[in-house]
Amino acid sequence: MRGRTLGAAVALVVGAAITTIPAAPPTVASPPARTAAPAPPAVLAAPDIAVANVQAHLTQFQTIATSNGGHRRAGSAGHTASVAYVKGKLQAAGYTVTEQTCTSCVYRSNNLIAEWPAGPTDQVVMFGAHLDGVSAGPGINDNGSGSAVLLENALVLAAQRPATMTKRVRFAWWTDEEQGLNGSEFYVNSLSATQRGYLKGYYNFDMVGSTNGGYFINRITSTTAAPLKAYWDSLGIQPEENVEGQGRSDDYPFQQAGIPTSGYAAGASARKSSTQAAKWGGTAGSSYDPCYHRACDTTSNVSATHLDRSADGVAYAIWQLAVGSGTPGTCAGGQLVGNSSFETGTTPWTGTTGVITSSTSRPARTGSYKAWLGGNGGTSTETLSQTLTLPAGCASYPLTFHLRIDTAETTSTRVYDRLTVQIGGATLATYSNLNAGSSYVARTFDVAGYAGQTVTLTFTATEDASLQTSFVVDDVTLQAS
Ligand code: DTR
Ligand code: ZN
Ligand code: ZN
Repeated sequence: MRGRTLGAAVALVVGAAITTIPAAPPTVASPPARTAAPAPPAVLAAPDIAVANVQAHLTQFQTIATSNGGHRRAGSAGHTASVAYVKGKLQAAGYTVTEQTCTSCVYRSNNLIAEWPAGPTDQVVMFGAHLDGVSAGPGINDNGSGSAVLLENALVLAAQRPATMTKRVRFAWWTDEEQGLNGSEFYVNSLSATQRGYLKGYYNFDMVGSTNGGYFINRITSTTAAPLKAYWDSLGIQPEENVEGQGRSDDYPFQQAGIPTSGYAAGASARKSSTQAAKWGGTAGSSYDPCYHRACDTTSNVSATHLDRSADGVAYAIWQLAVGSGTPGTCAGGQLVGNSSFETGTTPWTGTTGVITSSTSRPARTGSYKAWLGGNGGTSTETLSQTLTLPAGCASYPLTFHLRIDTAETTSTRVYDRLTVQIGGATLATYSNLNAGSSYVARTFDVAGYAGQTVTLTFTATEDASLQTSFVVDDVTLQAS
């Protein structure tokens, strides 16, 4: 979530309307007024990072700690499981992922490095956070917070698949930070002089959700820090230099190697001054993080506001530094619905088991599989869903599905059984036993209001106690172009 848009907005090109639904969150019936497209933006607007998604990663780290002796210390099962969790998400998103074994670490364990495979290989901006914790507790603020902020940013970058990347973006989740910045030092030492020369900046995120936190930026007046500072300045925060963290986190080995560094932090055991409490809120005289290196560093020990502002600032920096202006309105389009004709198993669809079927009792429109919702003749609810990421900048976003409805209801006036089609929680259309016919009918909706967002498409069939209605769906497509 963010307060307001910084920099240029994405030019919204409105395509030919088919059935128009309002922009999300769509609650009004009339389509929005359309104005001439604004001037081309210099830089594509950064996406808003959903803090709930960042928090969901923190919940996973907490669960991992709880089921592995209460911590995620380097070399422990909790750290290994944390690496596996982050790695799995990144691989699924399309990253080039490497585990690097740190042989000089106190606890032999792995760094995790992920690179988005676009942009010039010789110009890299790097974002890192340590994924290990101390053995005293689950390490959710220190440093699940930085780890989760980077993971969610990495996933959003991948989902958006920007058409142009002006820099390569590389993420790192360091090990053995708590024993002396060992994982990051090992990595820096493993680079050749040429590879180090490719690194245009390293950004560090260690403890970005402190509950009595401040807003600290490493090397705040440097040009490297400028995008991070610009974002917080835009929120009216008055950030300060990260004095407490100097030389104490993974930016230090990069700095020592002559690589420009910056980063965000919300603070550790040092105490908030009265001046800071006056401008940022919180408790003067108390530690920024009262649970620093303690058992109480759980999911309760994170400020959602700090987490959110860091997550959005990272996105702002990534977009400023590495996502090209490209051609305004550049569309990384294509057909977005996976397994659109239901012929290849169920993935990526979810919902009621058995809905996707090759039963010969109802015809498929193409192939032999379709999604048959309803048809039970008894009180029931069945669903079918898929989460879609709509790239920004396309001219049209037609969602089409083919629907065949047959019913045993005899009424011509009363709705007994219905199918609701929703996207992003808003209802696109509703059908019922009254819409029955003998063939498939194409239904098309303009879902341009969701450009640049990840939303779930859901079909829900509800039947009453008797007389079946079958809602059979096939060939669901969303062709962004
Ligand atoms: N690297 C931190 C130590 C730390 C101490 N003060 C700060 C301030 C801001 C960020 C980090 C730190 C640790 O992991 O314990
Ligand atoms: Zn830390
Ligand atoms: Zn620590």
